[in-house]
Amino acid sequence: MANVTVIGAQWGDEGKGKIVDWLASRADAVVRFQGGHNAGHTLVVGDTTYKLSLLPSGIVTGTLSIVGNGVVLDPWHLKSEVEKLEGQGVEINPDNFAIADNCPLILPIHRDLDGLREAAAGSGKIGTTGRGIGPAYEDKVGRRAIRVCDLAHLDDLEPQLDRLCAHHDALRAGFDQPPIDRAALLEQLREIAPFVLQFAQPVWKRLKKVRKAGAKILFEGAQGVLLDIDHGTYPFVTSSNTVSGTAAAGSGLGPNATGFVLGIVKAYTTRVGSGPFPTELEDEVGQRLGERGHEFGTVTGRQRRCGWFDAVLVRQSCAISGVTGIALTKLDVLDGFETVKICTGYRLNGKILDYLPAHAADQARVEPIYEEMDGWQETTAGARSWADLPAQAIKYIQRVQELIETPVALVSTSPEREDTILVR
Ligand code: 2SA
Ligand code: MG
Repeated sequence: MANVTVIGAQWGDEGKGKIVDWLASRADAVVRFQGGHNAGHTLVVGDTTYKLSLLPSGIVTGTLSIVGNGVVLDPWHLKSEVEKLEGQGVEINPDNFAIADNCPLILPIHRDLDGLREAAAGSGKIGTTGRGIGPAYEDKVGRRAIRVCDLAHLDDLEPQLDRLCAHHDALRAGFDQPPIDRAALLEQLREIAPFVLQFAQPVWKRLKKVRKAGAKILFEGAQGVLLDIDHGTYPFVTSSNTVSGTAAAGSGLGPNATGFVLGIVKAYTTRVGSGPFPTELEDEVGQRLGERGHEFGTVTGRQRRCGWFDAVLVRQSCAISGVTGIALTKLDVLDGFETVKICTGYRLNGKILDYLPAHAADQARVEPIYEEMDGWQETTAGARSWADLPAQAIKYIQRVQELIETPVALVSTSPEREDTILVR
């Protein structure tokens, strides 16, 4: 196996966790390169279910796991997630876990601001995970973030705190919030610093070293391409680049390191949070997909919106992210439908489109054009080879592959590690 970059090719929750776990057992290092604890990766190993939202999935198998500089890190959440996993018997130590020392921190003021803005936005709200992701990235780009390396220099933090507070106090005033309690914030940072610092290092150096030694690196994306800050359904997106290219910048390796780009694609479509969703089904079919697919957010428990497979979106995601091959997941959720539909194009103002336009209002107005296929009545759950699949399900997979112009590399047929069909 060469290096692999795993990204979601829809709106997140494509089942990346299982695929990443499956690949992690074959990799020497697993790297998270964007997002924060807004991700929700569920891993089922034997009888144990692990829910990760910040830590790379390799942590469960004891594989070297790295939080790259492209991530925004909530140090208090880090501590609780580490402790929770340790409680499940997972060993986490500086030998198998490292955090980029140039990683920006998510502070309590970021979470507050996320919540205040969402509450004030009314029906225009993004539907964020409320974890402070957006405000933390704003401070990173605004050059006023406090970073992991600053935790080793808290006595020199005054000038940075000045900049940070000048910015935030003005914002907070707009929400009738008191200014930041600097002393309390410093105290909180002092308390958490040793925990974070035991893992902190220039991870680009560590990665350079393991790469030189021939290690296979797995880059673990979070969310999905349609939530990308540039390429997604803006402004209903997350605040990081979720495309494969971020794996390089967000870890400190060059673009030649990212290897095989595996796009994870669910056999239908879901979205959590607000924003356009052309194939959304607000009827009993959508409800059935949600129930069969257990479509609830890992982080927030929110119910996900569901709809038919949208080949237009996935084709676009695969192109933008340079996807080499896809892993098709949750095919079994479509078992038992008399017919299934695939969106092959959009209608907008009397014209037919083969892509999702950039403008939010257009995205909200496009009407899906469907192709209908016969469904299959047999179960595909747990299938481990092509021969285990009903003919009609194979036809569906082949049609998906054709429409998205990207080969299917894997089919996942249950949350279990071994229920995976390797196509090539
Ligand atoms: P944020 O919090 O600023 O990143 O939210 C902005 C938008 O990004 C969406 N988003 C997600 N969508 C799907 N899955 C995500 N992770 C969790 C999961 C979500 C959960 O895997 O289940 O538990 O609710 C994720 N993270 C961010 C979010 O819904 C907003 O639309
Ligand atoms: Mg998820």
